[in-house]
Amino acid sequence: MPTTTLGVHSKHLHRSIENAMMKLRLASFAFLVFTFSAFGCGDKATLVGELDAAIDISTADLASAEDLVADLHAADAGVVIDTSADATPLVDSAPPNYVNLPLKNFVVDSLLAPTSTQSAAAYGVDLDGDGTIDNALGEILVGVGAIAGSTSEIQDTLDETVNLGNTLLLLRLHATDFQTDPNAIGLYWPAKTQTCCTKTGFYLNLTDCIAEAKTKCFNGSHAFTPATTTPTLLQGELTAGTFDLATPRLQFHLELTYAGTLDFDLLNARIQGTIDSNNIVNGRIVGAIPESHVARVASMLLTNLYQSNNFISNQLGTMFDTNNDGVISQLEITSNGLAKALLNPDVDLDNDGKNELSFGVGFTAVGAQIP
Ligand SMILES: [Ca+2]
Ligand SMILES: [Ca+2]
Ligand SMILES: [Ca+2]
Repeated sequence: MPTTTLGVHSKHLHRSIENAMMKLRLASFAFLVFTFSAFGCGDKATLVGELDAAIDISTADLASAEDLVADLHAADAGVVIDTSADATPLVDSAPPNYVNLPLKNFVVDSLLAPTSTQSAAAYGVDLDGDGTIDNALGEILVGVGAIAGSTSEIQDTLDETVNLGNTLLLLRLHATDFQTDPNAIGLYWPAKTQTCCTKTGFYLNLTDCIAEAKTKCFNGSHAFTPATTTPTLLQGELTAGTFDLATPRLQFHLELTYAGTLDFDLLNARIQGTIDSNNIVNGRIVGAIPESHVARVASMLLTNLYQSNNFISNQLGTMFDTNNDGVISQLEITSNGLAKALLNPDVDLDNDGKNELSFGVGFTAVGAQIP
């Protein structure tokens, strides 16, 4: 992002802004360290001391970054919310003939980014069955938000793309009984984009946009057209209105307002939620991102935040855009000590000896028509 142009008398002003921003970054980073170390087993005072000793967040800081990652992982291990409910749902080898079963159609009307270690855990599941919740990318997003001084920008990015009608995700549930069915089926598609909110631009009022989209697209009976001819089939179960559906591979789809289309695979994907009349509440979409997709996912998410010209833009630029071209490239991610250390794939779900990066987001959905 271009920095603000300052006038001829601006040297002192510029210096004091830089100082203020540095203080803000350090305060945020200290907050991040405090937040994670509070949940981990690391020595908080030692960790903060190390960071004070090597204070700029650059490749020179790799030692500190590694400590931080060790602490993040310790923090992850500390979040044990797992129950047997997280065991992979029973997936029949051959799907039943579901076409004539009763169905309910839904469109995702909100995607929910983790804003705290607790919500990262709430939006994750135990993907590898070791008894702890896995949502490494969720925790990284919380960390990036904390470093940059705000976590609401990531949520705003998701609210914007969903309510503009750019990211529309469809889910059809088939079951004999929408309270309880041990052999429930789900079909998932991204939908073709629609204009759900007519407001655009940097000064888009998200509250107005959400209200308009609620009337126009998320009114419970609006029609959507799948963007792919074949849906992804998910199999699982429904218990007391709560479903847990699994598929070996799901393509997650996000139309980012500034960085463009982001498609990436989620291995061992799960879609879970509770049916509440014609809505889905407490939903989560989880899975593991293959290592080969990780740098691209991080590059596009960060570039979108960076280009959205919001509160954290300047700080992301300072941290990651080393060639100052307005884009946070994959190379800038993979050559950044902190990013490289943070984006550390954590689960090996296909047992190929290489880890994938766990990820989970929350969602809600409302009724929809799908032809
Ligand atoms: Ca786990
Ligand atoms: Ca760049
Ligand atoms: Ca693997």
